[in-house]
Parts: sequence; C-alpha cells; structure tokens
Amino acid sequence: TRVQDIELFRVRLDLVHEFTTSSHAKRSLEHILVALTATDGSVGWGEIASPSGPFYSAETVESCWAVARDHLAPIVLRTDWDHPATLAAALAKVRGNHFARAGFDVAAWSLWSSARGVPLARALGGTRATVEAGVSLGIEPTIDDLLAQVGPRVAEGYRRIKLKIAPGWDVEPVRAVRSAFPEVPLHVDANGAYTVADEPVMRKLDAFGLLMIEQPYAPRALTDHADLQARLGTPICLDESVEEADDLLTALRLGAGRVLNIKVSRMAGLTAAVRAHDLAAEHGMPVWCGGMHEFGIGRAANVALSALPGFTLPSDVSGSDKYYARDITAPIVSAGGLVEVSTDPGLGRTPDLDLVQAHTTGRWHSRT
Ligand code: OSB
Ligand code: MG
Repeated sequence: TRVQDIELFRVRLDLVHEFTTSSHAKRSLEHILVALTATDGSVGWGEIASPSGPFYSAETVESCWAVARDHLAPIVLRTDWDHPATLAAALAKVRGNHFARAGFDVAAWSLWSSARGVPLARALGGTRATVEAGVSLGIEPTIDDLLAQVGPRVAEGYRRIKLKIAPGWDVEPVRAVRSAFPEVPLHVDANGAYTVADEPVMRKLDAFGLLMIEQPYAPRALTDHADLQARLGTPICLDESVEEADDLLTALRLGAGRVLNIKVSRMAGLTAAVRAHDLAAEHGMPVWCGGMHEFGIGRAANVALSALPGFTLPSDVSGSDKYYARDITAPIVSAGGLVEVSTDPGLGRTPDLDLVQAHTTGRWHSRT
C-alpha cells in the first residue's frame, strides 16, 4: 500500500458537561482527524485525541499538529507497506509523540481493513459482538453534583462507574457514591496526583471494595506503585505509566499493578495496543480500553480494540451522547451498557464532512 494523499483537520467540539481531573478542567476539545488516501483510492480515517494542554501527557494539540505535518506525514508518503504494523514501525522512528502517531496508525488500520472488506475488530483479532461500556465521571463542585451525575449513568446501565479523584476529593465522594449505589462496580482514577506520603488515603480507599485504583502515583513511579500494590487488596491499574510494551514488562516484573488500561492514543496506536493486550494476556493480566473523550472516529477504534478476548473489564467506551450533543460520525450507542462492534468493513464510521467543516479550526493537505 502506498498513501498518496494526507489531509489533517483540526476539529473543535463542546462537551455536554465540563470534565475535571486532578490536573485540569475542560469544556471543549480540539482533536485532529487524519485522512489517508492510497494510490488505489482506498481511504482510512484516524483521530489524534490529544488534550490541548500537556497535563495528561507531554503532548498538546499544537505539538501533534507540528509533528504530524513535519515528521509523520512525510514518513507516511514515502513508505510502502503491506500491513499497518510495517507503517507503525516506520512511524516509530519518531520518538514519543504517541498521540500524534496513533492518529496515523489508526488511519492505516482502517484503510487496510476496509480495502480488504474486513471489519476492523476482526482484523485486530477481536472476537466479541458487543463490548461492555463503563463511564468516567469528573470531579464535581460538590458531592450532590457528583451523585446527580452518577444516578442517570447507573440507570442507563453502564457496567462500571469510574470517579476521578484528587487530594481533597477522594474518600468522601467515594463513600457517598458507595452508600448511594452499594452494588455498582466502582473504580477511581487519580491521574498520578498522589505520592507515597498519601498512602493512608489509599488504605482508606482500599476499604470500599473498588474494582481498582487507577494511576495513584506519578507515571514514572513504578517502584512506588509496586510497594503500594504489595500492601493493598485493591488492584492497582496503570494508565500513564505504560506508554510502551517495555513499560508493561517493567511493571509486570516489579508487580507495579494488576490491571492495565490500554489507550490507543497513549500506546501510539492499535498496533502497539494489540501488542500490549497480547503481553498482558500472556501474563494473566486483565485489561480494558481507556478513552480520551474521542470523537466517533477514535471511539470506533476503541470499540474495535475492546472486542479482543483479553478485554475482560468494562471499557471507557461510553455512548457519544455522554460527551457531545452531536458527534461528527453516526453516534456510538450504549444500550444497557453494551456497545455493538461494527461488522461493516473497516472502521465502520466515517465523518460527516459538513459537520467537520462546520467545526474545523485548521486544515492541512499534502500529496505526492
Ligand atoms: O485518565 O482515563 C483518563 C480523559 C482525559 C484524560 C485522561 C483520562 C480521561 C478519562 C475519560 O477518564 C475517558 C473517556 O473517554 O470517557
Ligand atoms: Mg486514567
């Protein structure tokens, strides 16, 4: 396969509800859509889902735009590939910049699977017809505001509720949600906001029967995570700590966690995400698919990935309506906490170009 035409669209959408984590708050997101067209006319779409600011990872929309335009697009235009993994290996000459690389890797997978008439999920090794959806809820001004967010999501049938926590917003909100919804599978995500000095907070959280505590400590603090895991009953789930398959091997060797959140963006694409899934499965580690508030393109890729057999925990693949009044693709729908895996060839979603046009803040085009 040879790509002869690349288009990048910066697209801004407002969130239906402001989302706050331990590191930042956001009301709208600007993601970059990547369209690749091959010499035979086949097309693939991907999404660069970086947050605007460098608070989840070091990347920003601006850094992704520059790296995509100046470094990744030229590699794509000069590489012949017979499988998306070949292109991903060429893109890996660029160090880091995983969100930017992921947009091109997903576009390559969607082009490749649609050209072969195979659903993306099947091309990746997926076996499920539906995937279980969880929901991720941000930090709210008050506990009552939080309970008002949780109630409708439980009623909609989401299979697991994840609460963002931060120092000062942890034990009390968890206690309140636990007592209002005693049966709901619950987990917390700190986005690395705590240190070893906060171990007493972790011990308190350990008493609520949580499914997992996600990324309590800083991304590179793997030995601290290992020490904590040895002293907690609740499984620790790693997110920011695992950007490469090698990070996962280090975490497994150290015992730094018992669950892995696999994000397509953080891992640099579907190629690396599948490898992380396979490695985790070899080690008996359950995984689930995390999200970055993707639009329909990135979200469809997350659903396809979640169809792989090792994804045994509910994924952050909530319906489009949880995020956007109107998604740029046909909406992703969660019904009773289940999302259908597309059986159409390729990604199973294409952007509505009029909507993309209406929300575009920047555009770039290159061809050979
Ligand atoms: O840590 O999982 C995270 C959103 C932005 C940045 C980091 C995270 C998240 C989420 C949202 O939890 C998951 C989703 O897409 O619903
Ligand atoms: Mg997380």
